[in-house]
Amino acid sequence: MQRAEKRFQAILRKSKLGEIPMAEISQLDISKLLCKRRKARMSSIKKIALVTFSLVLAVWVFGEKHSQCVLDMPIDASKAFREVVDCGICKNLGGVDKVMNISPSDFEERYVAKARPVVVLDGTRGWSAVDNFDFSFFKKLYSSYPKRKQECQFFPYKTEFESLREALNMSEDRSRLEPKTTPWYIGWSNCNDDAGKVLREYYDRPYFLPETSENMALSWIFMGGPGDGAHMHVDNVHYPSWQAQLRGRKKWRIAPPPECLYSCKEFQVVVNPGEIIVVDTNRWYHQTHILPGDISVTIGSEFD
Ligand SMILES: *[C@@H]1O[C@H](CO)[C@@H](O)[C@H](O)[C@H]1NC(C)=O
Ligand SMILES: O=C(O)CCC(=O)C(=O)O
Repeated sequence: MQRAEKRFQAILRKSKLGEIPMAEISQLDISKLLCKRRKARMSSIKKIALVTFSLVLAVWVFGEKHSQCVLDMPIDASKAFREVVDCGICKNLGGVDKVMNISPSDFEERYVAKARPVVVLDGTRGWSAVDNFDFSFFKKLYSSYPKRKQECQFFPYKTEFESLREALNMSEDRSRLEPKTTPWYIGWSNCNDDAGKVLREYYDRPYFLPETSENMALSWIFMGGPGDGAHMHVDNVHYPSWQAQLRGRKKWRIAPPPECLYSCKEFQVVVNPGEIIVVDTNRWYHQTHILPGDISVTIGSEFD
């Protein structure tokens, strides 16, 4: 994803400078990368660039016959017109609350309805995932399926890996963060239903989610050692998300959208093993950093 973004930016820069004629852009395989983009993650600068580019592309695409992906892109990119946030969601917020034993109705009223980030300290109570999900668990799980069933949407972040399969094939030493091995941090969405069923034996739907919430399929797993996680970005998904910290400690920087920069503060919050953070990542910009110590393993999903 980052690679796609980088290449996209490079091309955009060049086309702006007039170095690449628009017609040539159609020849590039960037569209292949872009059509994989389901969970769009963009910084505001990239977003402006993407909007500019897609407007040009939209004009250029009309009347021509192209692959599904290229045709899809302007529609997908139109979501980049992120709705302006009502700064009321962050105006008087002094920090991220940490709560325990919260009822679904309180959770809904105090946090979901107001789009306020929150950490639920006992969020994963009773889950065996806390003791079981680690590198070797995922390696074993995914290697039990044929190759085509392993290809999921994959975020390499700063690593050289091009797929989950490749990442799970790293050396044992590196997977254990042994000294002198290259640090790594990756994320992927589980798109394998069989693996999803296995994973679900180790966790439950977070107990505090609104009873009406239906969307409980596990969609994201992030794993890796201390150091930077995701860069500052805002998501372009449908709903708010929960993320359960199963192992390791992750520091989140949560920032208001640019239009609220003068009326709102940004926050930092550390999520410890067993806790669940809930953030509307469509409105709050967020960046993650794994604190020194254990490998961080998280699972999460959107919820409605
Ligand atoms: C897995 O790693 C080994 C040893 O580094 C390498 O030879 C092999 O090609 C890798 N397989 C995949 C699928 O990346
Ligand atoms: O957990 C992380 O490191 C990144 C999470 C994230 O960026 C997201 O869920 O949008």
